Amino acid sequence: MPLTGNSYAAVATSYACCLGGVNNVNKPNSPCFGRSNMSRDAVPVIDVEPFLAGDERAKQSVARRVDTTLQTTGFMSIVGHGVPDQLVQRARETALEFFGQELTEKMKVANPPEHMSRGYNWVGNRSLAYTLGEETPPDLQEGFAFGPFDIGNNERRETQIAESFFAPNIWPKQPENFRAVFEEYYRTMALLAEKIMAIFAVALDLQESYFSDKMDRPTSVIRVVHYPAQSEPPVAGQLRAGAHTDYGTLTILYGDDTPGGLQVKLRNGDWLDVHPTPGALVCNVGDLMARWTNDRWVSNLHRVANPPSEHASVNRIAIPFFHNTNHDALIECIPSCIGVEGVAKYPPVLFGEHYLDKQTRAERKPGLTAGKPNE
Ligand SMILES: O=C(O)CCC(=O)C(=O)O
Repeated sequence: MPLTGNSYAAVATSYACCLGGVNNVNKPNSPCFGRSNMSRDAVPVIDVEPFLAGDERAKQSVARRVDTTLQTTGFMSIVGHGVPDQLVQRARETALEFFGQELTEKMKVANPPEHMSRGYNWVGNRSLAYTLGEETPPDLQEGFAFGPFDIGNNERRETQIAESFFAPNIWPKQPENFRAVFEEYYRTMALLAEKIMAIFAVALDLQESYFSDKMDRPTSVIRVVHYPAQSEPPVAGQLRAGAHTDYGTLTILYGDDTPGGLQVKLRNGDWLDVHPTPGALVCNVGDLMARWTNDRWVSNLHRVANPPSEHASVNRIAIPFFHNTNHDALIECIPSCIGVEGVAKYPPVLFGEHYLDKQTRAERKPGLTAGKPNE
């Protein structure tokens, strides 16, 4: 059955009406339940346009805000990013069309076990909490992943690890424009990620180009995720996406603002619903930035909650762009982040090894439906 965004649109509109008002925040039956200004304080909206426009003082001011935010929750919501909303909406609609196909159609581009982050993952074959060693039922999501294209053959065959990161993408035949839309989306996000990495460098008092030679052959991945409507209640401990940290440098996320969405862990242990301003993209730092900065910046735990039962019929699309460095970039404490104790908390690691370890844990746990989906 084709999926539509209608139920999403209705709920999103009623959600948007809650912005700026807190009257219904604490009524559990309201779509505004739990919504407050806290979200905007913990995940602030930062306008990055002044940095991208190039004025030195403006750059410093954006960088200082980014530094403060990444030291607290590790999450921010960015505006002034220059990504056309039309492109985001086209990607979202194309994703709905892909996931609305019969399972047999989607399985034609199933994730090959020997290739990570390529093709279709069905409901039941991943659990993000496994990356932290947590035993949970599989996540209630299906996804489609792809990685770098425009890659030369020499690069691809360099080593076995390079072969994994530059494995060919597996594109579905339907929807017809799927590949074109998502390649454009990927290129746009890749450019934005480079700019954000420049902001990061300035925020750490480094040359703007500090990270450039570590990411000139990036291994970034997009995972288009569909969280289906829940016709049956989840089993104990089961979420749309279990708690995890991201593996790379930086994630740039579009996600429908619906009940059953992104939550970020606060220092007091609470989970905070993230409600981005319309048009904003949510950005967070992953494990590499935490290692590089000796934990000055937080690679924060986050998860995707289940919708409350009265909104169980609402599905959700999310399109995270996971920016990654070169697979052979050595990630070790940036000297200026070593702190007064002079101790690096993490041993140096090659990005490729760190990533493969996490990815393997998310997908290869006994008990998941490796090889065939639950129908
Ligand atoms: O769906 C979302 O909002 C976030 C997804 C996410 O965190 C992930 O796939 O790693």
